Amino acid sequence: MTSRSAFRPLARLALVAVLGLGGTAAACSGDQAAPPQPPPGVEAVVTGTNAFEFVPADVEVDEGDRLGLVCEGSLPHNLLIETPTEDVVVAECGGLEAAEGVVEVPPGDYEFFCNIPGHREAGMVGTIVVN
Ligand SMILES: [Cu+2]
Repeated sequence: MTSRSAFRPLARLALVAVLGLGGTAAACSGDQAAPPQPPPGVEAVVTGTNAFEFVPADVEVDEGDRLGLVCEGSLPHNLLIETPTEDVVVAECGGLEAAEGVVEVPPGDYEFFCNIPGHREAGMVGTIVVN
């Protein structure tokens, strides 16, 4: 039974890491972390929320436009466009981060979603019109 004793130091390390992060965040910004800002110069921005929603859920862009993705809460999200042949990754961001990507699908109407397990099922879907 060496597995039990082997896990204890790891658990302690994880606890220290969590406490350390909390302390850093509190020291940097007071009560709450500053919300992430969308990348500059993007043609459209979609925000992924901690409530498993995309805001807005309906987006219209031109092919080749840059689309920003903001993860406004602590959860990471990504944005994929579902085409008949494949799911095209546009952007992915960690919690309290923002990212951007180029919309590289042919003009048409598509569904987009977050492919992190459970997120699409929880409601992280939207529609995107590419002109
Ligand atoms: Cu997500």
